[in-house]
Amino acid sequence: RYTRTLLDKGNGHYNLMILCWNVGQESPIHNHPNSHCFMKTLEGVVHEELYKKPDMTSCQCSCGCKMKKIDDRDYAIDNVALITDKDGVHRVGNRSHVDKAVTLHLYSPPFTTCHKYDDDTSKETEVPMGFDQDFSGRCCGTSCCS
Ligand code: CSS
Ligand code: FE2
Repeated sequence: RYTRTLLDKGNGHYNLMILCWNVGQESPIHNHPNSHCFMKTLEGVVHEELYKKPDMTSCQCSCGCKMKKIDDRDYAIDNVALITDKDGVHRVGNRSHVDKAVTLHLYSPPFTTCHKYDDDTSKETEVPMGFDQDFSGRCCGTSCCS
């Protein structure tokens, strides 16, 4: 699984974090509940698949309906992506077989759980968003930079 490292909690207004993607690693299709997600590629190339947010009322099949892909794009170094739940839900990953990828993420406001969506049924599951490392307490005001 890709790793999540928290850098800063923005006084409760945002979360700034670094995500590291080994070759072939990708997220499940997920949302960003009531939040703005900015993602900037720092290393490598990340691939994003954008899907329509599922509307269970329009799905006629009792076993669920397949997720509908809207768009597909690559983000090279310094490219910035923005997504909110109004735009849809997405899967992000590193499709390279050779190079790792690193992305910087700003979520405002911060959130601690999101929903993941099953590709085939669109069934959603709430998942906690944990951190592999947390550096947010290490830097206070100017003291660590002087
Ligand atoms: N939202 C995912 C990464 S893709 S934007 C996460 O925070 O783990
Ligand atoms: Fe995301």
